[in-house]
Amino acid sequence: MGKTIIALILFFVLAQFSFAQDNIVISDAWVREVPPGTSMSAGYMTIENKAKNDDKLIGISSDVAESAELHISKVDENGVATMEMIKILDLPSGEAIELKPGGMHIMLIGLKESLVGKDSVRLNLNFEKSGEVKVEAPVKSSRSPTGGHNH
Ligand SMILES: [Cu+2]
Repeated sequence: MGKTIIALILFFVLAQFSFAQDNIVISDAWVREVPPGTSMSAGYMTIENKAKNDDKLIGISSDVAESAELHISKVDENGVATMEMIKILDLPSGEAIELKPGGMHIMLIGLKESLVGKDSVRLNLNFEKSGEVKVEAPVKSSRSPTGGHNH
């Protein structure tokens, strides 16, 4: 009887705790499958800041790549696709930012292993206020156009 009550209290305390930690919500994460020997790939996701305070994405890393950067694809006035690195991404309170083909993406640079046949890739996102958020991003092959992604 006493144990049940303690277990219940513990459950609610833990439930509250994990809820409070849920400031950053990641959805629809995926990483593009690339042929073996390809040195780069890209990851996409939606990042939502559910906290009352603004936050910033200040760093990204992954076990499968030497480094990871946030990029944005752009088309210049000559119609040439380029990309720019975003060092710090502002995440205003209550807003969701979508990383998708042809727009913002996480560039995985210097792949250490083939992504073919891998179920998912771990991405570590570092936020100024919310700290590190780990994401298991499924690896998907994409037959769709490259979305202006020219690496
Ligand atoms: Cu890129």
